[in-house]
Amino acid sequence: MSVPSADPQAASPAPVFLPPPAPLLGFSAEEYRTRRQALRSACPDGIILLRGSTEDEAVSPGRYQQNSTFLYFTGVVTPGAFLVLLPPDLPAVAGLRGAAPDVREILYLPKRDAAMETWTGPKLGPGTEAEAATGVQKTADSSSVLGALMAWARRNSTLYLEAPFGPDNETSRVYQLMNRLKAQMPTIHFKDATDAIGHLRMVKSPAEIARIVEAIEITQAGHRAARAVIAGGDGRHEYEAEAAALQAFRSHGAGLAFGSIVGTGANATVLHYEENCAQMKQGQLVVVDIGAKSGAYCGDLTRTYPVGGVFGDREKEIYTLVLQALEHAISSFKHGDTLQDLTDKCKAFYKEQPQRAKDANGVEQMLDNFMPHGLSHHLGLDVHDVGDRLIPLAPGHVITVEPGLYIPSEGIGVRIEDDYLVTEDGLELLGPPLERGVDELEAALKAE
Ligand SMILES: [Mn+2]
Repeated sequence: MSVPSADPQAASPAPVFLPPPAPLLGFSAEEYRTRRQALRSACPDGIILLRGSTEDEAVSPGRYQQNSTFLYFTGVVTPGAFLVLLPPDLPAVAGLRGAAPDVREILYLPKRDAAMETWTGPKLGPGTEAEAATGVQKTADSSSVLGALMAWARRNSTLYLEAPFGPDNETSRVYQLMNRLKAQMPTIHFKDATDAIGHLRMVKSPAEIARIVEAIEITQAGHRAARAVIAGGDGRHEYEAEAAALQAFRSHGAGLAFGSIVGTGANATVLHYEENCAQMKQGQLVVVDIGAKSGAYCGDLTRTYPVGGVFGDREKEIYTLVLQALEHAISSFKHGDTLQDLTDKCKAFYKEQPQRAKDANGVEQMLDNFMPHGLSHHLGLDVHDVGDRLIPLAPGHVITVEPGLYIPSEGIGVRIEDDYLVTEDGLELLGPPLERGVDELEAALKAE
């Protein structure tokens, strides 16, 4: 994840609606096996432990969501689960009685609880049924995972966890787990698998890309619904456009990838604006930054629309510059560029422009002063998916490109965002093109 201030939705609340998950999220068991094998190859000298989320870690009240890394390696949404991957030289039976020695992957699941399932519905529990459903070699009761780890650690004391070091993480559940393990097994040696996991998750498989494109298509349906409200002109509210987008998402069985941003006039200059309660005035620009979450994957598209359907002169001037910045970033992309390089190119483009705007003190500034966020972030299971801004982009990465200009002194904010696949040849637009040129956008709004 990039630094919070770099992304427009970095502090957005968690999704409020999520679609029910399909078994293994619709991917093949083979795809998950390949991912687990790749992680074992990247961390060959120790045991790997991944912990799933527990229900009390719900990201929004009453809404449990599995953590994305656990989902990536298992497709399992059951709360309170663990995944253990063993190195080549460690017999599984050393930590798990009854396991065949050559078992390399064990999924720990909470035992089924008939009374609880009255409330929650059927859950996946340990046993052959879960092994068949998930394709994981062996399942076991999650209450036995610490004991098993201790037994294995006597033979191999290196334990990989997804545990980024730093002051923000020391109170996390994974640190609590590390402290418990360390107390019982002082010789245990922890290694952080975060980077290895990130490198795998960043490269999307064809099946994942197809899923992201579905989420983008549903996000586009949301945009068409929202812009029809905005085309209606003066007097409509931001929340009416937000509601129209949500209705389109839910009609396709999708949920929200993040809290929708619909900001008119000066609200469009607030990067994390989410109140969505103001009345729209004819001629104002409205930033609509929305994303559908479909089959666990996210879309993330922003368009900026003129209320009533026609751009004013200054609005058109600023909008056109933002669109040019986007096109410049795409066309100047070079193999090996990082997200930071893309941001730098965008800012350099703004800096070259003759236009000026006034800052909060009424002082004229060059336009690069009016884009406080980064140009891009990775996109996948999370809307701000794993991937640092300094890692060179490589084929299979999926990123957003979202230049903006935010000029509070004029009550004008513009952001345009599309999602791209990094290929050998450059950046390839994902999903069908959604109108973003001034003329085609005005024509589309007129037709609504
Ligand atoms: Mn975005």
